[in-house]
Amino acid sequence: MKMILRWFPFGDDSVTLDQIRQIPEITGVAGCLPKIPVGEEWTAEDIAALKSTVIAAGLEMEVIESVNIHEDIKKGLPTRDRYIDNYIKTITNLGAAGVRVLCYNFMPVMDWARSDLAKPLPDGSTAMAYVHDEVVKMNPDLIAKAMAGQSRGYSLPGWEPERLSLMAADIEYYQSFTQEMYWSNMKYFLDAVIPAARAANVRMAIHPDDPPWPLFGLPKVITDAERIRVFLSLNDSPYNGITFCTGSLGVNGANDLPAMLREFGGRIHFAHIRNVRKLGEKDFEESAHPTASGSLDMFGIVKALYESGFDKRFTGYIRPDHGRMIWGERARPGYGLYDRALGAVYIEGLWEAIGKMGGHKDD
Ligand SMILES: [Mn+2]
Repeated sequence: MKMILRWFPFGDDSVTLDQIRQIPEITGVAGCLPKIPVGEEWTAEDIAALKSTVIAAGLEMEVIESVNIHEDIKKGLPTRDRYIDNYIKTITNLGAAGVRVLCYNFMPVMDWARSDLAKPLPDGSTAMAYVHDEVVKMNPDLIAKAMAGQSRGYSLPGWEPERLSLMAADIEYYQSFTQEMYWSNMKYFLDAVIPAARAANVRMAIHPDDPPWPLFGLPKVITDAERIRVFLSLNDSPYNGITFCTGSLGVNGANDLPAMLREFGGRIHFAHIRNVRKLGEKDFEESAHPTASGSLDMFGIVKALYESGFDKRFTGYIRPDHGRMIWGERARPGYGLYDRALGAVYIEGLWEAIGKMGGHKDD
């Protein structure tokens, strides 16, 4: 298992690589290049500049999160081929630079959504929260403005300005879409890029929708076991896999996360481990990582991940996911240092205990 942390380069993160290096047993970061416009190639030079910064701090960069998918690919427009060609070049360049996992998502128009990026909790910390009625009352433009207003000046991944201006028109566009059309566009993308991913030895790992239910009449993709089955069957290669995000999938009470981990084990290339406190059927706040802090059984989840052979078949990249803001930290929402560091060490503790209690049945 390798514990890593998400990190944003070039001054767009309050957390430094030197700080990340001091979190016990951290080996690397999930890197990104958010300044490259969606749809353009990440050149070898761009990637080398990022990697050399990470390596100089004594960390690895074997995971990238994310290379965003151009909307024309999701819409299936004739212009998609140019963007798919660029995506293939990016995968090839990343593989040559030693990147082994590429986390991405295929959510239409919007990435993740929250109604509050800094909800005060009783202990004086703040956390990101989602109240469904509040979100559906707003139009996406208002959500974007509300989120930008709470982002403390940091860019919000998935809410890039060039995306926002087209949002209303894009949402309108998808109203006539069937889910089958969306799967078909996804298959077209996968069939084009997965052979390149295999050749470059880069495992593709799609991130679940966050939240995992329909918003504004948009198609949904990765929300539950049934849809993950469909997704994996679109292209059967082991290089077509998933990022298992417990927080995203876990707010859907019908999702049995340990059962899903056991079923999809061989196709899970990256794990985002975080807890959530469910406040209603579609309402939640992002709690601290321990089981007692939220609604998910983190021991059961990590145990199922461990027993699925997560780090036996392949490296087993894990990162803690969003954290609260604690100890007065002012950072990018969800991506402060302190609470994520606590999360990393908590997960490492579970991992060690599960291993020493018996671990793999074939050990
Ligand atoms: Mn996640």
